[in-house]
Amino acid sequence: MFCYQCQETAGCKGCTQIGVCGKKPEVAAMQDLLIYVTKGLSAVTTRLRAEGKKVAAEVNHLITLNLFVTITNANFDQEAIAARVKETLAVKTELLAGLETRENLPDAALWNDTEDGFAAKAAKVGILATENEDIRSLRELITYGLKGLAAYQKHANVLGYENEAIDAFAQSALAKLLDDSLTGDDLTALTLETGKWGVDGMALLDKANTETYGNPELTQVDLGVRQNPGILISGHDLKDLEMLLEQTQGTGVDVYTHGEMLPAHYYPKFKKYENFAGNYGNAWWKQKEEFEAFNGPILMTTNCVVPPKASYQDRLFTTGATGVPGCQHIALQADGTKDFTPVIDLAKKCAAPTELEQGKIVGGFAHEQVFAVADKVVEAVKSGAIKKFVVMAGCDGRMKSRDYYTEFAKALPQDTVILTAGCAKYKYIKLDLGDIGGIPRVLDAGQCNDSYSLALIALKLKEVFGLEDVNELPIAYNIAWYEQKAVIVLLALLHLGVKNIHLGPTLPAFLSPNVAKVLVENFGIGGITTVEEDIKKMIQ
Ligand code: FSO
Ligand code: SF4
Repeated sequence: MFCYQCQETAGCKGCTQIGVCGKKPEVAAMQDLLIYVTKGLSAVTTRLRAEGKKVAAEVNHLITLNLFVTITNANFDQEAIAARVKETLAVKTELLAGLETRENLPDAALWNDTEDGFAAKAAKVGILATENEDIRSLRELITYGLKGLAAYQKHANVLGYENEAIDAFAQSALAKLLDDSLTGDDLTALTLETGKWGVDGMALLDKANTETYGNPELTQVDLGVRQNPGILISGHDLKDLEMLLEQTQGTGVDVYTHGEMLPAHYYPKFKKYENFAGNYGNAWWKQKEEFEAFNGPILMTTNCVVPPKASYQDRLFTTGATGVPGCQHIALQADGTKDFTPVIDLAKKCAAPTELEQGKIVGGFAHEQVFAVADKVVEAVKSGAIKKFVVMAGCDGRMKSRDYYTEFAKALPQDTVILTAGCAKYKYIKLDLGDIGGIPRVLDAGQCNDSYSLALIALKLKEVFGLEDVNELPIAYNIAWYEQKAVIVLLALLHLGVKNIHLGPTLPAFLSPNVAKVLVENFGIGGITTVEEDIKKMIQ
């Protein structure tokens, strides 16, 4: 196997024996094959569009789900992934029949085999199949951006929001990744174009979320526990949460959020559910201890899943893109709903959660809530009460080096405000960093996809202060990344013209020295050093 798509990749080079995430070589191979056949299918859909034919929404959804399945910590189930390869090949065969010409289609568009041939093919189509290090780097950078974009599209799609132009772009880009005639310059341009569509994808999801569930608002979220048995829901899928809350009404079972589901509490629509109890635990990587202590069932709606301990494996359920062998998967039914009865029935037999902590988290500072207090914010900037904003969005992870972000947050001067989104917030959101004239010093916009809100806030400030360039604002970017959704957020920020982003705790292993050089020279992207030095560099 060879995988270097996430920040925790072995030795900051690549996982070759087994994933640091727990991904086994057979699973890695099946994911490589799934990416390959998805690119092949995308070459066919792109040809169909060029011939003036329509591509069904189901095919677009199949492609986005395939990409989502291969994101870090989403799916460890080899059989489930093989089933997706088969389904993709079947759909492709059908679509190929509708083409006027198959001339010049790449091998991936024409390849087909039974499951017996999957392993042999997978061994030939992995990341290292591209020999030139820079072309490989750009191809993977784009692939990871598209994976992140697919995750966000999937969340918008389940709420009934579609933007076919995004699908058409993503599929044409996937097809281009099979084209050996594209140069490094072509692929660099495609990387930046991916960022443009990343903005559109996040805008679509923002619209879907806020039109369906209302605009996030200032909210205090309980961290303690109640007396009833509970279900812990994790991941990013708000539709799954809504269905679970509906189905648990009157059952005596409470619902707690975990990890990236925390921001669900900020949406007005979810506040009516009395059994929506609070948030339990921290970011994804602490789940082994925390899921054990929860005592009840856990529903993983997206990544990040850590392969479970035997002690709670029978309480872990997956759904959507996630999968773990030996854990029950709640499938989507033909009518678009999910039946969470097995999860609820199990909860009724379980003890209430063991309390981990008490207190509250304050959040809900997505664009509308911040715009509502914009006068106050502008006043604070003008008076000098706020000297600088620091965007500290992104992901958390298990590496000790990420303690840097806690220390950085603590070391920030009192006249700075942290803007955050994503699970990176768990490194400092419980620190009680105080407020500036009633404005909390940590403003949490929501999930990683809500980084879009942070971009809107920056653009709004630029407008209010009458600036030409978003980089003239007193905003520093110190972003923590882990998996591929962070890649699309980064590309989106680059598209919006944001410069001098610091990326840590390490730079992506998939950036070759030459590709990294392009990013440094054109966008001022840099790594992190020590807290002291970085505070000097970014703040003072
Ligand atoms: Fe975190 Fe995991 Fe949201 Fe990621 S839970 S690391 S960037 O999946 O998606 O922030
Ligand atoms: Fe390694 Fe990350 Fe790939 Fe898992 S996702 S195999 S940890 S690079």
